[in-house]
Amino acid sequence: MARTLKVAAAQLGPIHLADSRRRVVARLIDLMHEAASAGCRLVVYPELALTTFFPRYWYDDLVETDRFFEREMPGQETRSLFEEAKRLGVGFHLGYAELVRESGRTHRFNSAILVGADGVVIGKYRKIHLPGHAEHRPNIPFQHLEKRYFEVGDFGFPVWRAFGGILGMAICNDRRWPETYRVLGLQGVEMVLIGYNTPTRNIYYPEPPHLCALHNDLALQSGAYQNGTWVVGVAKAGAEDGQELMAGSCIVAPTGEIVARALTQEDEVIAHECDLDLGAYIKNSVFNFAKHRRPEHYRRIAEQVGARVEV
Ligand code: ING
Repeated sequence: MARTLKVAAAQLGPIHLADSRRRVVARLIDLMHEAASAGCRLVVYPELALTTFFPRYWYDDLVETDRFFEREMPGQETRSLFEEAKRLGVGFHLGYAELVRESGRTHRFNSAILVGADGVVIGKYRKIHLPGHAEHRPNIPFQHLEKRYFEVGDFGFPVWRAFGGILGMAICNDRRWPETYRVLGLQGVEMVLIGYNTPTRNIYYPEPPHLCALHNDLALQSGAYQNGTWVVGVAKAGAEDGQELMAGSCIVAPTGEIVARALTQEDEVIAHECDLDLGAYIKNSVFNFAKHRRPEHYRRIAEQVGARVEV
């Protein structure tokens, strides 16, 4: 009897600065209803799914960004999402900006939670790879200030046994780094949930636009195949107050094949009945880590940060 999990990638269209959380949560619930009607047991929402992608703006004082952060999850404005999920018997993944007081200090993370069908939080992940810059660059079309507004995540890349399988999470830029998937893969991960907010314009290099979609697929597909895991990539897409975010949400099989793809840049549900045993043959053959990996030759990966030319 194959272990299957019908998962929904619940892509979001743009969230503008003026959009209230109440309005956004209503959209999330509509997508959850559509996913539940299609028989999905798990709904995956994007990165920063409650607000606009605010790291595109410079704020002199960090306190000005507080309005984008959640101090508790669920909170007053997200409780209805948890309650509806419990009523429907559906679990979900949600990306959001987390503000927390720990050891007398305020910490801000780009976070994601995994919530069970009973409405209880199973696990939390805090984004580790923070792209962009920390200083104000007034001469570019928009900022990318995740290094200013968030701390590097402090939970590592954990996995959880849930929904009949072994699940892990990553957030946006994490998906571009093979280390993300390999650390999860070394824990036997069978499905990686990844929300993203990816500007279509590269502000650092005049890159041809077609590469945005290629790099997204390349990162998700290689991560899936090289670790024999399902990968669910979910976008917040479209033009948020004029700044374009890529769509391209997709569900990738452990073979690396894209089995479902969003067609729009709007709120859209795509779904697939995932066979959680499909990755087993990959884990037991071509990527049988125990049999083939040679960590004694990989030390640079863990010990060296930047590239060093020594020849
Ligand atoms: N966004 C982008 C991402 O990694 C980016 C940043 C865009 C990096 C294009 C490199 C190239 O998809 C977030 N939020 O990480």
